[in-house]
Amino acid sequence: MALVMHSRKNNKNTYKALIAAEYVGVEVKLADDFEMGVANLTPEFLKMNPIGKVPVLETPDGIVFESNAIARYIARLKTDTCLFGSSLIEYGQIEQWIDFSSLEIDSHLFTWARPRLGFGNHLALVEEAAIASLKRALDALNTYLVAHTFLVGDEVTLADIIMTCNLYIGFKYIMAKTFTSEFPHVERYFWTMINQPNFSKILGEWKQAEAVPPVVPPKTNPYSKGKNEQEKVFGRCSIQRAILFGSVTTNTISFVTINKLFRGPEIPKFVMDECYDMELYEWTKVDLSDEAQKEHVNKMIEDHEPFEGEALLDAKCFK
Ligand SMILES: N[C@@H](CCC(=O)N[C@@H](CS)C(=O)NCC(=O)O)C(=O)O
Repeated sequence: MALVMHSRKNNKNTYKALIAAEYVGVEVKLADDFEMGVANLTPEFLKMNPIGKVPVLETPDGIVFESNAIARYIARLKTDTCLFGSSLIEYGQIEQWIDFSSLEIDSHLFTWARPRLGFGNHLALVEEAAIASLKRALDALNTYLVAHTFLVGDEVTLADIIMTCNLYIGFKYIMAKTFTSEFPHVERYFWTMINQPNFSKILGEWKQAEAVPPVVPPKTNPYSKGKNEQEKVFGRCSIQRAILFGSVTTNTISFVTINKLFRGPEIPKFVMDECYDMELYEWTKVDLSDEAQKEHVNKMIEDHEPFEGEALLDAKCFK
């Protein structure tokens, strides 16, 4: 049985394994008609990887998930390649750079890029911290690469494959030339790797980002269709939730009603600035001398069933 990868092809985590397979000379077949958000939610898929994420590799001997583990597995399929170096110390250093690229580069890049690609809320302070940590890592990598062509030894190893796939997302989507030119040795290293035939065969034609993309409102996560609507709504509103009273109710025909009540005379400016969707709601100042409004507010805070004459399926009240 051939090795079968369950994933979309254009996924940097899948590329790690596909590039390693080119070096090792093994065939990895992509699962037919894999549709993200559908195939990865089936019971069969969840049996292979209970978290429902891709990539997953099906081998004749069993399943491997987690992209670094899959790439390691493929790299070990042939012992006569240098993907793991040629000594114990080289092996240790390859593992060191794999961890560095995952934990010091990929995680910060991902935090920076997510809200700008429509996959998460944008929080200015979080972004600032992610960029600072990313720059610190790139600076260290840049210093190392002053005197090195490859991360370990004199040939491409698995560390270069994983580092390059992680940097690729940054170069492609968010790190424009104005950003990367601060790290000239990283740039030289990255383009050297990208132009290796085994890399370019898998990555194909693409261009470096021209600018940092603007923040876009998060799309609902296309991969978590089953997720409760309330969770999605409140996932988007964590800042608001921290300083307001509110309730979310789901009635019998599955409409979601959101009631939010801010303390104080007005909505704080930083909430308006940080929460992109604040202006999509209608905000009305409560007039406490109006008995009807007072009762409405009391109802929001005190109970959730029934509300405004509707029977509820579910309700949450945050105070
Ligand atoms: N640590 C995992 C991360 C995998 C991952 O985040 N995969 C994304 C696509 S790149 C996914 O399957 N997302 C679906 C989801 O979050 O439900 C790995 O390296 O394999």
